[in-house]
Amino acid sequence: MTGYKTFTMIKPLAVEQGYAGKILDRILKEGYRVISLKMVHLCKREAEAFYEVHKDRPFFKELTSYMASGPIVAAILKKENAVQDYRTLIGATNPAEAAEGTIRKLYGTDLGKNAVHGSDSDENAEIECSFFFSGMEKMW
Ligand code: 3AN
Repeated sequence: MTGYKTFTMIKPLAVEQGYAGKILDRILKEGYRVISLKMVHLCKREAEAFYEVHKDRPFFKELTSYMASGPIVAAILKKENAVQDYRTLIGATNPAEAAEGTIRKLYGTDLGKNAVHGSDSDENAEIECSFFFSGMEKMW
């Protein structure tokens, strides 16, 4: 079933600053169900594999080093129109440009340390959910 699922990660600085609980609470209050959840510390190679689509971008090294710098919280979220609605909830990539009240505006620091990741399409949501969770970890 497409359109009902998205993937999110709470990034290392937001986890370190203690925002994971607040962010998950906000997600639940916005009507998502958390159907898979785990905290993991990615190694550099895993971060590079996750962000492989960005491997030619100038910020690839910085981004993957940061994502491997501490634990992240990964989750699969379920709701109608999940991908698009979650992109609206998290706000623009750059927290400085994100709308008031969005997760990146509230908890993000800069372009890289922008508190959370959210899938940008149903197809990428599938790929990203399967990168982090095996079939037996998906609770639907
Ligand atoms: P989004 O996460 O909003 O889809 P993208 O696809 O432009 O944004 O960026 C992919 C990832 O790369 C994001 N996690 C973002 O934090 C990071 N990123 C984008 N631009 C920069 C930059 N100039 N410096 C460091 N990291 C960046």
